[in-house]
Amino acid sequence: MKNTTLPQLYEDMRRVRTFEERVGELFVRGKSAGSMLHLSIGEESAAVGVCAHMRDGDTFTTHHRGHGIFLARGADPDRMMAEIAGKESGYCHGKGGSMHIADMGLGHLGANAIVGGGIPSVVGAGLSARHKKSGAISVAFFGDGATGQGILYESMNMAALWKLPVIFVCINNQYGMGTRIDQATANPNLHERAAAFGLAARTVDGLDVEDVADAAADLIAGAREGRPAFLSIDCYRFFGHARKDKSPYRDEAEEAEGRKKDPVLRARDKLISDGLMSEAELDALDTRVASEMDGSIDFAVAGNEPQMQSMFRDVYAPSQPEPEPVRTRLDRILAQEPR
Ligand SMILES: Cc1ncc(C[n+]2csc(CCOP(=O)(O)OP(=O)(O)O)c2C)c(N)n1
Repeated sequence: MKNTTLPQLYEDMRRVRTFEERVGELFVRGKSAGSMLHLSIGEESAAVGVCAHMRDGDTFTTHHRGHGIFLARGADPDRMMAEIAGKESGYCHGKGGSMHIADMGLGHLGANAIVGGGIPSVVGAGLSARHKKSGAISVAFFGDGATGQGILYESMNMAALWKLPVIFVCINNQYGMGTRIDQATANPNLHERAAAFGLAARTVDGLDVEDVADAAADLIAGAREGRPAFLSIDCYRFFGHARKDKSPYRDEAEEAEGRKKDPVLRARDKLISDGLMSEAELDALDTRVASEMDGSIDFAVAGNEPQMQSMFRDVYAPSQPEPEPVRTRLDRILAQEPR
């Protein structure tokens, strides 16, 4: 478990915020691989508050908006930024990109672009942890949109039935693309659905990272003892669904109001008012983080793209031979376009 004091939680959230801002910059400079980038600005307390109580050996999956979660679990921002830029030096050698980052070493079983797609994996990981008596938990992070997917309910049922060390974390940023939660569901108290399956279920306001961390601490402790849980974290998606979305479906007044729910600023104000850190110390911390993330952009931009010859390397499990048709196809592509 990491240090969960407010200065540490603030620093972790600031790192996520600044990383995401730099990802936006990477996109604007035309250096990101692909055009779909989903930023988690406004959702930092969910990633940081939950991950603060995870420990080595725990596993997790994320949705398409998962940069901040992986960073909060200890990812190296250089290798993440390089992956988002499609570079060989990235976590998946540039073949995963923003939405398919994975790293077994840090317990990241995979980001997944299919809404709800990462959820069932944690049931398997939880079952494995229980059999091995490893004491590990597995956490599925997903958006409120995934509560419309049947796989969530199949997974929650199985986790409850088998008493698995699993947590379902719903980051409720109020929108699934352009649809507000209240236009998509009759009962927006999402935790009530999980409670019906017998899970320990709670909703917490994501404005205060300490509240999120406290709720996560309780639920994670229970999950390690075989009491699976569901945590819904209320927040606001500050910007569009993806980089190209200017959110025409919501007006400026709503966005201005929504952005007042800023967990990073809230923690900063609290650190000052509680006398834990001065404004000057916080400015210095922010500057240090900014230069770390500037370095990550430089690292990503300077990296090499993967070679054509490596197209199918790291794509199949090491134990699986490359299927023959793939080899034949690669040879054909390379003959046309030698590099
Ligand atoms: C099964 C499936 N249906 C539709 C989509 C298209 N899609 C991508 S993101 C998204 C909205 C997801 O909303 P939410 O789960 O709340 O996550 P958020 O984007 O708000 O973080 C949709 C519908 C998809 N990727 N997968």
